[in-house]
Amino acid sequence: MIRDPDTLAALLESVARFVRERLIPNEAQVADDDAIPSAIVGEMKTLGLFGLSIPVEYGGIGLTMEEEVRVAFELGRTSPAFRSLIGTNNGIGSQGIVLDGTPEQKARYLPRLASGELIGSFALTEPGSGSDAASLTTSAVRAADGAHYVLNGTKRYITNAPEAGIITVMARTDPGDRGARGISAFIVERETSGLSLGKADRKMGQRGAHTCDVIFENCRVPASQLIGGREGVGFKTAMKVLDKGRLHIAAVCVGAAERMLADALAYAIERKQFGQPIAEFQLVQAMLADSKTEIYAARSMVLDAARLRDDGHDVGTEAACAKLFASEMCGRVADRAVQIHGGAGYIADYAIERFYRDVRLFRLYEGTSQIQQLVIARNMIREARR
Ligand code: COS
Repeated sequence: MIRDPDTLAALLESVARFVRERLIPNEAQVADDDAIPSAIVGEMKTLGLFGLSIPVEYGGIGLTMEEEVRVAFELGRTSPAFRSLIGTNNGIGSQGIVLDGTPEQKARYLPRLASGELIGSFALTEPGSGSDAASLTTSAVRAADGAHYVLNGTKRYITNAPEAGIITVMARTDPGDRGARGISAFIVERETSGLSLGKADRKMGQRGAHTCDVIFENCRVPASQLIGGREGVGFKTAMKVLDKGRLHIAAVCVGAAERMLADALAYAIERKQFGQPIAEFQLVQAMLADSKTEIYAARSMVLDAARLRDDGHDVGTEAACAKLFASEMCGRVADRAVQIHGGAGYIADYAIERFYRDVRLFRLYEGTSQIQQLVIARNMIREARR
């Protein structure tokens, strides 16, 4: 749902210009340094990029889902590390509070998340619980004083945890319920004693975006930090957050695929073999055409699902379909783009070598492709039985 086409067009144009003039020229440096320059982080704050999806009354831009995915198409066109830094504040690191937080929790945290003063992170995955998220074992035991919960356990691969000021943590408040209903969600401030971070993970790609373990050892969290003030609904909060996050990631996949295809097309037009540009060869043309078609399909899916969500529909199935198709499509486009580049595609001087590694993550995080398939099929079966 686009509310004001002119304002949105201006925002999209300023994001596109920022990507073109500031982010793309710095991509290689960010990968080399494994860090985003503070000047660029400052410009991201000024543009309002940390608060795209946070409601206006809390200092954000309050974009609708359709507006947000259109911005994500633009951000996808550069190194995913940049998007990752603002990604959690707009997605998994803030939406638990936006969707289910108490008015006090919203007032306390959302304005600082929207401005980028605070980085938000989301801790669901554990060493023994990834796809089977409901089996998590991090415990949150209500202390005798009633005013605190005591958290123990380890969370793994937590995006932006090294930068985070607050972390939405899913923990088991009911040890008698080993499934989803025993889980509650907490907002844990970084400085809480008993919370520590593991060493930064060394990843295949997306250098400049950071993940690490988050460890809780008798970490005393005030009871007021329980999201929504209710125990036992934390898993549902996490699933709702992921439904939205999956649509956002699908949109980023579209942008990344567009960028990789643009690079491959430019290379195919410039590179000559057998006396002519390789773009003239039909086997190369087939790769270009298949990529264009699949990107168009993914873009259309993402926009359709976003509009449905804006219209108030439950888009659990559609978000999973979009994430599944767009991330797999992105992988195929990355592979073809390397192929079109030939030997050059394997050399780090070309952005495609980095993108090929960076986009591999899209098929894994916020639910693997297999989890999306499972969600889609289960929803179909449930619907049919109704
Ligand atoms: N929105 C709201 N509620 C949801 C929901 C959604 N999208 N999906 C599930 N729920 C609810 C269910 O309705 C159920 O509630 P009730 O017990 O009241 O009926 C509860 O949550 C448990 O759901 P379910 O039985 O489907 O849970 P399962 O353990 O069988 O598995 C999957 C659910 C596999 C889909 C879930 O664990 C998952 O998404 N795993 C992947 C996790 C992931 O994406 N990790 C990435 C890390 S974050 S970067």
